[in-house]
Amino acid sequence: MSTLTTNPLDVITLRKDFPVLDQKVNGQPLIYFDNAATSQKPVSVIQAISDFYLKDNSNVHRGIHDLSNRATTAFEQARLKVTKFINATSEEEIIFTRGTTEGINLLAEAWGRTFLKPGDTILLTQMEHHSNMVPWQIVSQHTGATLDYLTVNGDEGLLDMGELENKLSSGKVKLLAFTHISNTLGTINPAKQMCTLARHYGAVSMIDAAQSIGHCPVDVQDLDCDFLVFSGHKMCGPTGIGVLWGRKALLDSMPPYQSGGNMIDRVEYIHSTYKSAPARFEAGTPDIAGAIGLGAAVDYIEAIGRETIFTHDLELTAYALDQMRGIENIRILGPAQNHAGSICFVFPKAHASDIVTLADAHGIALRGGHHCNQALMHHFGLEATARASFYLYNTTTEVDIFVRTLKQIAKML
Ligand code: 7TS
Repeated sequence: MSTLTTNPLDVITLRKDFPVLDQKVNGQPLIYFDNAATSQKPVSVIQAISDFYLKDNSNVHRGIHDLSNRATTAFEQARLKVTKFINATSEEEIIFTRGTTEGINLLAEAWGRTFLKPGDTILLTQMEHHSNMVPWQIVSQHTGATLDYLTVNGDEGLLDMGELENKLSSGKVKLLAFTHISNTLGTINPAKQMCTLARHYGAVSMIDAAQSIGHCPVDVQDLDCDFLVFSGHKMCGPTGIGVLWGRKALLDSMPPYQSGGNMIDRVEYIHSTYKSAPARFEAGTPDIAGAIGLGAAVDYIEAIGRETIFTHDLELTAYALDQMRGIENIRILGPAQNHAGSICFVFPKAHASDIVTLADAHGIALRGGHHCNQALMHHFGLEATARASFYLYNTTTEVDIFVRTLKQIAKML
């Protein structure tokens, strides 16, 4: 088996933490390369969720009986774990959401509709996932603010910091919202530089960390951002839980997003007052087991270390790219260097879904389509691509099988 040179990750051992990987699909050992869509879950996460339901299940923040206290403690411990995981200054800045999409919708509704007005600009990039475009389109329709985009340059898909500074210096940009790592291009954006520039020109910044949170160090203080959103399910956690982090003063300046139980201070028949963050933005019974599962995912990733995972991802991707470039007629999107673990590719004569179906027959799980980046696909003159995306449990042996299979597929086209 080929080995990666500097990677200290013991992949063979840690794969045992993910029983789902140990199965055959279409008669072949499963190769799971659809991690940008969702990651697999280690036993410790599954166990934490099941332990909660087996032993402690109760609602949070409302009972004083023992089970309710246990549930509340476990739920709030998960919030603390997330606080440390992203180096937030206070657990009051951590709002549990359903995921990245809900975090951005919350921000668009509560912050965008309150603070944006005609003449303001919402600055995004051309590589945003639909969930960081459509909510801002709706906000722009409601507020009269204008949408603008930073250009994605060439097949390498890099942003130009000169263009960013140029747009920011107009003084009109009130929000810069961008993805840390592209789910399609594998571009790693210079997030800290972008947020610092935004701050310098008086714009609020929001980082979509869906693809970075479980893959590389994410430190909100170091990144200098104002808001950051992510999903639990892309970082070994369960679906249905995610986080919006925001600076406390900004959060407390925003009106509620949803309303009902738990978020109120005092309710009269005509008028109510609200709690401050995070409760203000967590109306109703939350996904308690999901938050506890997310806390277990944080523990799992912290025990390995995100620097280690990042090195593994980058090396495995470079290893894959090196071999894929030798395949006849293949077009690969994304940076030549520093390419994060998501590789989109096309063959001129084949539809992406055919590639994915043929790979599936070999037990390889890829994704085909526009990857919720339809406008970006059109920017590249494409409708769809196939995509292989890696995570900490993927191996060079799997990449070798994948490349061998792609070569066979290429011959059939
Ligand atoms: N932002 C980015 C950069 C993403 O990659 C995704 C999901 C989202 C936001 C939305 O996350 P959700 O958890 O709220 O759905 N990306 C993908 C993908 O690339 N394939 O399936 C989902």
